[in-house]
Amino acid sequence: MKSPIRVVISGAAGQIAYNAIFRLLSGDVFGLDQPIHLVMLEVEPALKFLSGVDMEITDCAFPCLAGRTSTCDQLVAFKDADYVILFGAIPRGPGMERKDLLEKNKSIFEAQGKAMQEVAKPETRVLVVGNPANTNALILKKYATKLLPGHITAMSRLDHNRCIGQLAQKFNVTPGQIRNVFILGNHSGTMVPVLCHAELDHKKIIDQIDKEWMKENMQIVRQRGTKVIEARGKSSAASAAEAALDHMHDWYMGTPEGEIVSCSLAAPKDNKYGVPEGIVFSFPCISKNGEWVIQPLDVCEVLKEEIEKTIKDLLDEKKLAFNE
Ligand code: NAX
Repeated sequence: MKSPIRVVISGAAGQIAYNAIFRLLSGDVFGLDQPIHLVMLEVEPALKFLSGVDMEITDCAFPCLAGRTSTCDQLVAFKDADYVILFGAIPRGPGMERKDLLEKNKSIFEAQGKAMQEVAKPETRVLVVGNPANTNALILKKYATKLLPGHITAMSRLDHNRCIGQLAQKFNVTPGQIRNVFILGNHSGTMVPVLCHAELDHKKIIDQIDKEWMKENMQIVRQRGTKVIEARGKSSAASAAEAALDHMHDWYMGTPEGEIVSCSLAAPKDNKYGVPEGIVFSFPCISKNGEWVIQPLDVCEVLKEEIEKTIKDLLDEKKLAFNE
């Protein structure tokens, strides 16, 4: 057995966490030989609900559960953390403007960034899921400067998986036969699903996808969250949990040879996609030895304008978040 790793989940009493925690502890993500100390972070009023989750964890008798902590103290939660998944955020309420949402979440991610700066390790690996995820990650990065810049990521894997799901349906194959789609930009209505490198059974399929379908797919992937809410009365939880765990699995285990996935992280200087340095943007990536590596891939000419729009969207969010 390896030594235990500390995995922190914020918003641990929320609906995505409820769909993530049990698979995480089953050994699916970090492997059956990797003991986990699970740290569940919540706001004080939710600790009662969290105690119910805690009882269920005991009742599962997970073989690799090395210990657990429930807390509303961020300094306790992030101390010596290895992996952190930040689901906890204020959802957009009725009548709330995007600006209000950003302001509310700014205080959460500012406080969490400061707490990480105090007690986390530079190597701590963070995935931000709470929306607006990309800009929340940017805020966190501003305050948690001790963390390695490539270790603060935001989730675009759900959009990536949604895109694969659509292609699998179109070609009437299993999603496992499709790979190398990716998402560029923000996790918002401006995201850009890119199909130019998509493969079915390791062969490119772009020649079999017409422009109309590509446009339709773009709208479906962009609007999927809203459609799920309309149908279910609640936002995507199971698929969001799966995506977050896929992200952590690949970060820890590495991506299979030749496979590209989507990951949002701070844009490096002079990147292939013309993204201003520092903004947290979804890129095509591989994961190797615990690090995400952006892949410089050509993108179909017709998407250039859409990429400009999603860059602008993120720059506008940044202005709002930092009152620039
Ligand atoms: P829930 O409202 O069910 O759960 C959120 C939990 O976070 C609550 O239990 C709340 O008490 C807790 N919380 C609030 N502030 C906190 C803080 N400062 N510290 C710790 N915990 C805190 O929401 P859920 O459906 O689980 O969604 C969580 C977040 O994921 C939302 O912001 C949502 O918008 C976002 N999503 C992001 C997605 C993505 O692809 N990036 C997709 C799915 C999801 O909509």
